[in-house]
Amino acid sequence: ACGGDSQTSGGETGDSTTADTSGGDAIVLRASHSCAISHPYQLGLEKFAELVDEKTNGAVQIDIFHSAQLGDERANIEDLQMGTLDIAVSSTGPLGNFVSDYLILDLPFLFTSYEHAHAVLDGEIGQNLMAKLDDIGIVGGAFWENGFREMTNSKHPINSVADCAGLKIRCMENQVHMDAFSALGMDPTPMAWSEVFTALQQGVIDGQENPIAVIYSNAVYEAQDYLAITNHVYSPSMILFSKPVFEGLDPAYQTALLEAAQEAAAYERSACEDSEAEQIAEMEAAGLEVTYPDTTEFQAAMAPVYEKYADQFGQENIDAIVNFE
Ligand code: EAX
Repeated sequence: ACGGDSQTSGGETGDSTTADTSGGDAIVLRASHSCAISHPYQLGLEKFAELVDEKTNGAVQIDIFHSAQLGDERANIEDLQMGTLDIAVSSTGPLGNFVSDYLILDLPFLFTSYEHAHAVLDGEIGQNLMAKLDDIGIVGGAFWENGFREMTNSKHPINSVADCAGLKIRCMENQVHMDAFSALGMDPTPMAWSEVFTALQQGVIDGQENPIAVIYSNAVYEAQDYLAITNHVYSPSMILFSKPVFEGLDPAYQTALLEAAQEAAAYERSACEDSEAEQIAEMEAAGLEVTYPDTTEFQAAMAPVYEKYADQFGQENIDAIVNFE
């Protein structure tokens, strides 16, 4: 058993247990994510848990742990590999440290819309990336969504690249993001998500960047004064399974997990996208100053980042995503 308040699929709270199959009890799988209990990752996992419960006639239950109670995204990925964690929902940001092919997804301004991102990730390009997780001890369930990332800070409004100069911005543990923010003249600091709110409050960093759903559900706006709608990166997320745990399950349960992961994707993606406008309005009413910079010069400033990574990713692979029909 393990501490932490989990929300099981039935909604009741209970201690988590690892996959316990003794005495014919239900198999309980623990699922971790780093966002707040109101964030779409939680909502998506609750939908996933309901579907798994239905598909296995109650034989498999999911205990959900929010707010990085079971560790941050990078630590969760390591625990999945070792089999000490069963399931995690994570942005793909940290995945590039394990499978470098994922870093192509982090190129700034690569995706131009939610539809474009979904078409690429749910098609051959995304499926090829998903298959690569097998080599690192992980089974990819499905691409879910984190969203288009926006910038917040406590210094001044961002209306131009010049306004970015010198801002100490927290970023994910992701080399492409660090290069992108440096290209804007920012001073990027990689940091696990659960440490960010305190770092903002203490002024250790001036800002951070995340999709609206993260900024809203983690009340980041309470520690920041300015929000710039830059959409500078589309951030996928994924629901991931520990390969050792997954392979130990009855094949019928394996199928149930994979089907539920795919079926919950549309629900989780909508939860990210459908509330953005009202969440921005609510945060603005709470005092956050919102700007909508023309990102043409931001995109132009990214040329050196694309040049740096063209060889590593292959220009044809970058073009295949940019020109995806
Ligand atoms: O996955 O670390 C991050 O900024 C992620 O976007 C966040 O944890 C949601």
